[in-house]
Amino acid sequence: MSQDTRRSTDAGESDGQPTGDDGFDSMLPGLRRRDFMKAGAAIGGLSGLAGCTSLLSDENTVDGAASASGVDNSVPPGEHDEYYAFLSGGQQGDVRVYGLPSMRELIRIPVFNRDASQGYGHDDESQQMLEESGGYTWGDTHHPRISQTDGDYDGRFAYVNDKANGRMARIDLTYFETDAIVDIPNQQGTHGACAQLPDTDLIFGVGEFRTPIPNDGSGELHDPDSYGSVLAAINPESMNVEWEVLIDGNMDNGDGSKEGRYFFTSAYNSEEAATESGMTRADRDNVKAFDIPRIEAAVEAGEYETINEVPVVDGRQDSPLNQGDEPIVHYIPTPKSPHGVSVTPDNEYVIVSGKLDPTASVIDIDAIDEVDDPTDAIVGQPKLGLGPLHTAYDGRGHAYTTLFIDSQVVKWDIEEAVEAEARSESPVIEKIDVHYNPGHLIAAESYTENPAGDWLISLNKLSKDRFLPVGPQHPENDQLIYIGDDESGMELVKDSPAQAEPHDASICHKSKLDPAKTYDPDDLELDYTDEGEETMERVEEDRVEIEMYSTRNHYGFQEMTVQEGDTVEMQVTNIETTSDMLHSVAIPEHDINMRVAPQETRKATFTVDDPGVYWIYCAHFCSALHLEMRSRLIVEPEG
Ligand code: K7E
Ligand code: CUA
Repeated sequence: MSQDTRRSTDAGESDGQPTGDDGFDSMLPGLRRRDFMKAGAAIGGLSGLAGCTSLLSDENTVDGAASASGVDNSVPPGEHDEYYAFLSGGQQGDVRVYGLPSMRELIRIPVFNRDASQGYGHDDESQQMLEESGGYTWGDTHHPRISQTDGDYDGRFAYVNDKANGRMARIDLTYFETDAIVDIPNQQGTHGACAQLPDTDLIFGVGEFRTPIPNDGSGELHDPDSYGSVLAAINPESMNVEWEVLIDGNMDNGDGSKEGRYFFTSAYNSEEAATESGMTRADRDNVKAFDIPRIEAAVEAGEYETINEVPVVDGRQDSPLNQGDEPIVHYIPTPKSPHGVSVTPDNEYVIVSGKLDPTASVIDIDAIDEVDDPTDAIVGQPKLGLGPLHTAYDGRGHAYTTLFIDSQVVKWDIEEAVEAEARSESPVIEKIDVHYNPGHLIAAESYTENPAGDWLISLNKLSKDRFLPVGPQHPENDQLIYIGDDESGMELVKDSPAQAEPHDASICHKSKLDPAKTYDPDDLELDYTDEGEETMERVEEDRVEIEMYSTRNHYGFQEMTVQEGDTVEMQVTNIETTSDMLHSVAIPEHDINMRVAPQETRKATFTVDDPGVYWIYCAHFCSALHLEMRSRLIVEPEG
């Protein structure tokens, strides 16, 4: 197997290698090599037209801060980046935060995982949240989306899905901290995640896996035909599931129209099969356009069944609610197994990528409710290349789509795609190689009404030979591409290794976020314990409550004596007012590292089963006397 599968983009000079590993090409059983050669020829021609062939040459694939044409992503020491990028952490169950354009990782926000550095999953509150949402040790985050007001990022919250366990979480961007998780009833495999725009009135969880509903063993387990999947609408404040819509087939990704009318989902497996071959049998799958006002009217009118305490509206094709000219869900047929779905910034179109078909379908949003044949709402279908997955926007009328199999990003003209014949390659402006096999891509503020149009990240699934080898599992590769210059074209600027596995991301200008420097004690549930207010009290026969403070460089108590078998509730306030002056309460052999940031109060409850002396220490370096910042937990033997 070839290690370097980067393809030549010169006309007719394909190196004859498959464009990806054999496994990826086998995704396209019906696609012949000839089609692939034709695509190669078209690209070569276009590079000539652009008058800048070096763009597509090998020079362009070199990693480095300054690219061939001088685009520079470096941010001098001590200076700040222009953007925050929130990237999915995939199987880590967290969200990664980069500064852009430097691609420096600033922090990882734990969401469905535990994280000792932030004490997440180590104090009572976060532990309880993880426990009540299922008690799993991991999640699979794919789609972090930032809340919007008036079609622009408002910097308040980010929402992210857990594909593994059917959950949705909210991150409070004041503290960069997960503050709510909902375990979505009737949904297994929450994949797509997105807000109702322009004002984030609802968050949608898109159900990918079809199961019996309810999935409690009471229904037909062995007949996949009887399974179903739902779209879940979540209240962004309470995080309660307000309603769900049962659909035919399954769903994959989702995006909301910009004016609040529709929520779109892509779907593979309209066959409702349970095997790979069954799921790819039909030539067509569909995009679903959920008409939110009509669904809400149906809920209002009581036209639902309550399952697991959630009103579930029937949005299947033969539902009474889908007959006549005001269906609650439009099923728009597209070539088989579409994947990424995203609405253009001007809300004119929703673009869905073909995945197993080399096209994207451009759907006219206004036409959806007008046309008799839903296929007529598809007003463009440019042929982009092999394995189109996701599309982002620069706000200048261009779309950028990842080609998973070709290992490229293709830039194309949206209006030109509407003008051109279906399956024409003429809307394609330019392609750039990425390394390798990109999944999502994201451009700065692409999900808002006003994309910034300067930077784009291609989140590649394979890095192969791009970095020092680190064993059989290679890093993924987030590649930074400059898209701000239509004349000289896309420019690859940086390779950035990432731990598996990135999917979607949202990029937000720094001016739209206002993170707190210290906690506001009023935002916290627990009472503040100042110096001199520390208490230690046996509240029950085998229960001790401790409330104390921490500061440089001591805790409120230098020693705490308890009895074997006691349950200890230890609450700690960091009374520092200096930003960045963290302390923690690390308790050896008790699996606790409770971080307390300035003005923060946290509580951990644990039992002490083994008599002995335990040195509680501060695990965050805080001053020259950090090592001396200790306290003894003395556990006396019973009896
Ligand atoms: Cu394409 Cu989960 Cu958005 Cu991954 S999904 S790539
Ligand atoms: Cu406090 Cu280290």
